[in-house]
Amino acid sequence: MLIKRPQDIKASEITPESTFRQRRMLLKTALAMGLIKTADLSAQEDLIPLNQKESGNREEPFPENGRLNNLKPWPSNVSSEPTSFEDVTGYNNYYEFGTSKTDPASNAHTLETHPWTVTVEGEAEKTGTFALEDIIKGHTLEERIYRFRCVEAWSMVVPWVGFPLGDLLKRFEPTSQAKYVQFFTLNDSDQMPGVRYPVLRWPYREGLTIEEAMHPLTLLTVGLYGQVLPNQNGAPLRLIVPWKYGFKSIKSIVRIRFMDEQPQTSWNMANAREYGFYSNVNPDKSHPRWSQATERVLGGNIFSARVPTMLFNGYAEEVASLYTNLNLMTNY
Ligand SMILES: Nc1nc2c(c(=O)[nH]1)N[C@H]1C(S)=C(S)[C@@H](COP(=O)(O)O)O[C@H]1N2
Ligand SMILES: [Mo]
Repeated sequence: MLIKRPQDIKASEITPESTFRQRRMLLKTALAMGLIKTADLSAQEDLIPLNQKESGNREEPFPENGRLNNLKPWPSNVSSEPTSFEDVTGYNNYYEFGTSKTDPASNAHTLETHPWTVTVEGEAEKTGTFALEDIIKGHTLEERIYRFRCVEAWSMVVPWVGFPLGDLLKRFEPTSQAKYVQFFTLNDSDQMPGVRYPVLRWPYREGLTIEEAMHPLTLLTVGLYGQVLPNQNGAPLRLIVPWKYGFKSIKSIVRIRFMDEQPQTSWNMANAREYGFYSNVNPDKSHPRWSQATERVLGGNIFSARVPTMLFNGYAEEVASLYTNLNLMTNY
């Protein structure tokens, strides 16, 4: 991976944890208070694959003007100031458009996001190829301010817009064999200059356990800062898994596969010693080439404070129960 080694950390650069701790309302509390409800799936139409639809794929682009309105607030936001729109959309990792942090913002305009389809396959009752608009329709979009932590030891805070991935996955009726879910990015060298170079195995692919995929924090994301995702951030549909390193948050998803065995993931295929399947944010488990104990916060076009990294990126209260039987030092 093309990663610069973080500079040595001076003690004076470390912000006390007390000032950094997120004063979020915990998800458990929010759930207990009835502030978070899972979607009323009975109210949603059945998802009909495109080849069974008379109209075919003639949906208008979603949303027509690029603005995402009437967003449901999320009670569990990170309390720190969000990273600026310019930084969130100007400092990216999207290797299909180049390996430098500014390449995606310069190059991703060639990505065609309409029409867009997602193919669902594997261990589920309902499979097929679906229009993006049909997938989003019927879900209430929420704005969720999540901390986002890259494996390269930097982080940012982003107001994402999306809905829980699990609410969508349930509509495909996964079978009892569906123990994992794999995701694939578009792989088109006409639109994506970076896939001509074998820096990773294309298409970019990622995977989650079914429990991780169904967890209410896992956000199927369509926007940020109240507008549709800029191409460089993974338009039109990406994952955000806030307790895992950023590379799990796969962009521009075109295929979802329910599986009974652990799926291959691009970074693990590239270097299994450095990138495990779980990729949970863990300050105690160093990357072989650098520490994960602290992170630099992206801001003002430069990195400002260095702060301690928190287990599961600060979401331990919500997700630690997924891993009670897993050794996090060997399953990284
Ligand atoms: N398809 C695809 N998805 C991807 C990547 C990529 O190169 N290709 N990079 C990952 C990495 S390493 C990170 S840190 C995040 C960056 O997301 P952002 O650019 O929206 O901040 O996207 C992840 N998703
Ligand atoms: Mo990353």
